[in-house]
Amino acid sequence: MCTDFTFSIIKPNAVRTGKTGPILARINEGGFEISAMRMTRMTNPQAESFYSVHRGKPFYEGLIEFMTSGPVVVMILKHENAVNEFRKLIGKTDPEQAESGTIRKIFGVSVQMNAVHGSDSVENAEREANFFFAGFDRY
Ligand code: 3AN
Repeated sequence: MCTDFTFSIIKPNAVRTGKTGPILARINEGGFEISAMRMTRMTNPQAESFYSVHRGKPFYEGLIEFMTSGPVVVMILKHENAVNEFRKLIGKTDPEQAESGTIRKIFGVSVQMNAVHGSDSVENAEREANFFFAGFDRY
């Protein structure tokens, strides 16, 4: 199984505004290989489970509402040191603080609508990839 992978979501506002193609182009240009990808709409229970670590935080309810508001694109990305390299490519959580040229700087509109998700650790990449792609080690 390839361990150098991460998991990403193109969030509803970015999909809704036609940014899926431009974001995928940047991911490819960043040297990532897309090894699994599909469009889906998260249900409430799915979003609550996916973001369970944030339960109780002030932004939690809004986050669930937002992430279930429309289709998202979920994917597994391969690259050497994928988790860290992808976090560099997307930039800081707050698009205003993200470095220029990063995906969140270019496509993000707020902390909540920051265009993309990227796993923050190898353990979470595995958990999150399995969440959407059961048996993902086949990819
Ligand atoms: P990251 O996605 O950079 O790992 P996390 O894990 O802290 O950031 O937060 C998960 C998601 O929750 C973020 N992508 C963002 O959409 C939302 N979020 C985090 N902090 C806030 C906040 N202060 N206000 C609104 N939404 C937030």
